[in-house]
Amino acid sequence: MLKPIILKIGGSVVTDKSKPFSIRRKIIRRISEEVATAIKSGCPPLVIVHGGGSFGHPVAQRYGIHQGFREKAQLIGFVETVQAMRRLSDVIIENLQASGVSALPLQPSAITLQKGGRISTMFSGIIEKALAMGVTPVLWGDAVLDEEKGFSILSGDQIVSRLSALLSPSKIVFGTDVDGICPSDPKKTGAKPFGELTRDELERITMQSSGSNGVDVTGGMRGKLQEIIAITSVGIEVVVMNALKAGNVLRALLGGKVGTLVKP
Ligand code: IP8
Repeated sequence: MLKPIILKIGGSVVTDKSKPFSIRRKIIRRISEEVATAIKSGCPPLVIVHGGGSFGHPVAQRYGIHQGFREKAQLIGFVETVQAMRRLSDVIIENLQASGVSALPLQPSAITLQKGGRISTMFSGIIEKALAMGVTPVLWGDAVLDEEKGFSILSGDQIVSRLSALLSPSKIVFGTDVDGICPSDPKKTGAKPFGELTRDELERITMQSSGSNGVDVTGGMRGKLQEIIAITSVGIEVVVMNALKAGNVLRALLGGKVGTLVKP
């Protein structure tokens, strides 16, 4: 079997993060069609992971799910966070299926346990079997049970890191709401993205970005950079691009030049 590609679609792409429970339906429809076209054009098997955006985050925040279990009143918030993410992923999966993609929902909280906010167990055999069958597993950031904290948040980016180690994908594509990895926050400065970076260069940028007067790296992308460094350390290339722009997802999946390419 061809090595898979992991496509992460950010929560800021599929939802409007400034308004709770606001889905970007047109964007989701367009991305689904691009994914379907890429598959028809012979792109490798895909695993899709999406973020929480204005679904998971506000509910988790309201009940302090990210802080772990403190009181019984949080339990309803834990299950409501899981349910909010199911509602978002239902829309994404229905659009993918309507475009002809055999998208299989794999609810992360049903196949994963965490310990201290990091994955301790994931029943991943099902992902490998799905890929071998030619279906496209879809996972998402979720609230999950945690051996130490009772429950915790599992981010889509952590799922991507875990799956990179497990599936040895040929490439990871991060679809975000900015044009790539930039020398400063493009939303504030209009900075243009780097075309290509080595892992060492990315490490330098990330280190500088943590200093108070240092270079700032694209809005909302700092945590992601650490995961990208980890992924490229095991020899996998990563593309970071703007999934809000028509054609970019298709181009990235078919190996065209788009956004920033981080080479291992
Ligand atoms: O948006 C977070 O996933 P992310 C999921 O990938 C929840 O960080 C439930 C907040």
